[in-house]
Amino acid sequence: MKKVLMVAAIVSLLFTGVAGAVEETAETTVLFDFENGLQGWDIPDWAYEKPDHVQERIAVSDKFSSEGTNSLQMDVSFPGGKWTGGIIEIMQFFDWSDYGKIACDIYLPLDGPEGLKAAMILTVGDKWKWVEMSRSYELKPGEWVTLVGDLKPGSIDWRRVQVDDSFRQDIRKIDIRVFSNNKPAYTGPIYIDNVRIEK
Ligand SMILES: [Ca+2]
Repeated sequence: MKKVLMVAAIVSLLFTGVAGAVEETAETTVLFDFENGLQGWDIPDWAYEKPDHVQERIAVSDKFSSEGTNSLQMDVSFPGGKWTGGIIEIMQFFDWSDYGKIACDIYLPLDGPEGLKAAMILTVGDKWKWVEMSRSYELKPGEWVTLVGDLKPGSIDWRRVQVDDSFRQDIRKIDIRVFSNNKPAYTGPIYIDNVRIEK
């Protein structure tokens, strides 16, 4: 009896393992990997005009990556002592009906400060509603940090919006913002990679 149970357990473990491996590739779609260019990402025009936005330029870099060999490098110059942000965006129509999450990875070099934060922002629907994440993620010097937002109906990951079925069907822009809330000063690069949706 014991033996039969053990075999059953091993078989079910094997089965789960194989199913898991298959799912992992089928369940994630990489939207932007920056392997062959910026793929339409840019600094929005308005951000150049706002004194509290301090991103300077973006480019493809092969210095750090969380996927493949390249990432998007955003150079920022946070003076510290006041709120400042650096922002990049892509304008494109997306229907993510089949997906439950959006994610991206952000890397702050080892000589960067503690305390910088990051969040994603979506522009949603025919009113072009600007929808920020309800939480921000703290960047860690020398580490990749993954930002994840739940897209499913009832999600509480987005500010001032009731996430229903239509939310993920009509996404018009993705923005990624890194910011210094009063304290940390930092002038240098920040790397972004592997913008993806997951089932
Ligand atoms: Ca990449």
